Amino acid sequence: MSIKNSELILNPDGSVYHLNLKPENISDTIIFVGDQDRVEKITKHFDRIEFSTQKREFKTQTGYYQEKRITVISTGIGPDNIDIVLNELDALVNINLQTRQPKTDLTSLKIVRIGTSGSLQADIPVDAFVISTHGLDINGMLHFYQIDDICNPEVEDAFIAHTNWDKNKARPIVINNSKYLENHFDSDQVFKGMTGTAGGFYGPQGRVLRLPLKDATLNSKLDVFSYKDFRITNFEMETSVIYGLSKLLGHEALSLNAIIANRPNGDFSKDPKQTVENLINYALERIINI
Ligand code: R1P
Repeated sequence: MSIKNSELILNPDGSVYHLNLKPENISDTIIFVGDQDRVEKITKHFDRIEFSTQKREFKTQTGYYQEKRITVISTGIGPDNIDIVLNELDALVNINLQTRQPKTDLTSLKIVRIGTSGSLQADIPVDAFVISTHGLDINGMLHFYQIDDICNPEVEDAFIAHTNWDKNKARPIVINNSKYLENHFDSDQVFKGMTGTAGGFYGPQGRVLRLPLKDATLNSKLDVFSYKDFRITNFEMETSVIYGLSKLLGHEALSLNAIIANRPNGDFSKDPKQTVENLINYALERIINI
């Protein structure tokens, strides 16, 4: 059965609807960033760029870094955008866009996110790097998919009990990273831990400007959550859904976080651009070997 035009939308030139990409435009090694201006901060290090496009917040460049063909894509902000980016990237490699049928011989992408994030732990300072061993999903988008096989109910139940999680909010989900990629990007220069992924920047991450929160104590409960080897190191808005959709679709994913804020200490990096640049260099040195 072929996938209908309304479900897999292609542009008149045959490219996928939001990303404006055709299969030949991407590598199987892909870097995600949030900010579209961060794409060129990575590709300025490339020896050459063979392809560039942009539609809305989704800017893509593909080129070569030391003989390695790499695609860099900006996802914009949040889990909803990751739903679009991962489904459309997967369609590019795992669906025949002419026949509109899933392929039988599937391609596994290697996806590395280079993002910014806030630390939830006093001992993880601004300008540090964090590798997300797990994504802690507190936004709910993944519940629209069949996720039973990718969850960690034991840790989730411990988190739900610890936080007295509101039943009206989506059940939190804990999802593992790609150990294969973690081994390639690990070093004694990085912290590691579980990354909380929120569906918003203010209330969902405990920030109060004018609106009171349903649970004003949630962040302080996240800071001290501890179960076996699990603690929550940092907060951002994409990692758990990148991990979840990648696992469901058969891709490898890893999230690298440049810590630009420390929430418990109230610190913000004096030079966040340099911290991101340092993480880009750290990632590029290692991505050539995956
Ligand atoms: C919020 O300011 C954005 O910054 C962080 C969050 O995850 C969210 O996307 O990451 P990026 O700098 O990669 O966008």
